[in-house]
Amino acid sequence: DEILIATNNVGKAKEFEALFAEKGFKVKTLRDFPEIPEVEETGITFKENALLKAETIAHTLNMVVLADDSGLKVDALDGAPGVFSARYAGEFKSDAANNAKLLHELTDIPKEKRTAQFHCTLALALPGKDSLVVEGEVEGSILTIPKGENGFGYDPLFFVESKGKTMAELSQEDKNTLSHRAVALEKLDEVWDEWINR
Ligand code: ITT
Repeated sequence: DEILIATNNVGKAKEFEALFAEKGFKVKTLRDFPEIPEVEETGITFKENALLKAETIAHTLNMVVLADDSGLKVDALDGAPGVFSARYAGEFKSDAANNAKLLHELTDIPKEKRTAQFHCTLALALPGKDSLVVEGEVEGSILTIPKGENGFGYDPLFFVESKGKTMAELSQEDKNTLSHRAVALEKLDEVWDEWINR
């Protein structure tokens, strides 16, 4: 079986490949369909953007498509960068630039007030079916110095209390047991069969 994950993000794609391999699925991503134009994320919620990506591409290709809209929500910043996580420091800026901007915004915020969540909304779409949406979150806090080389995005700054490590210090295997993406995917798993056979 094959599933198309509607993402251009290499970090996300790697995690999905591992997560779906356990289920016996082969993952395709937008890299396998270079002719598909980029879907502009015009929504103001994770759910809107995930549905937009999944439904637009499912309609174009007439196949089952899963989209992930995710991001970091920092309590001291009233939930920012949120849906703007990928573009926080500006369009086409690096993960390092986004991390630097985050540290700058949190300069005067003390340790106990640096709580945050990683959020993931997954949308599953197939033309002719009502789309399915699930969400997952994981709690953490934002360090003052990046630590670790694994993962992507804000992982080096996101400290997971239960592991005593940042997301970027965890192996991909460990991240995939507890991440926002893993939590959302577990929920998807529970309703998948019912949805596909509906
Ligand atoms: P696609 O839309 O092509 O999937 P994207 O990177 O633009 O790629 P999003 O709009 O969903 O995807 O933005 C997600 C951003 O949130 C991502 O670029 C990271 O900055 C951050 N993010 C999401 N999940 C993360 C994770 O597991 N670890 C670290 N940062 C993450």
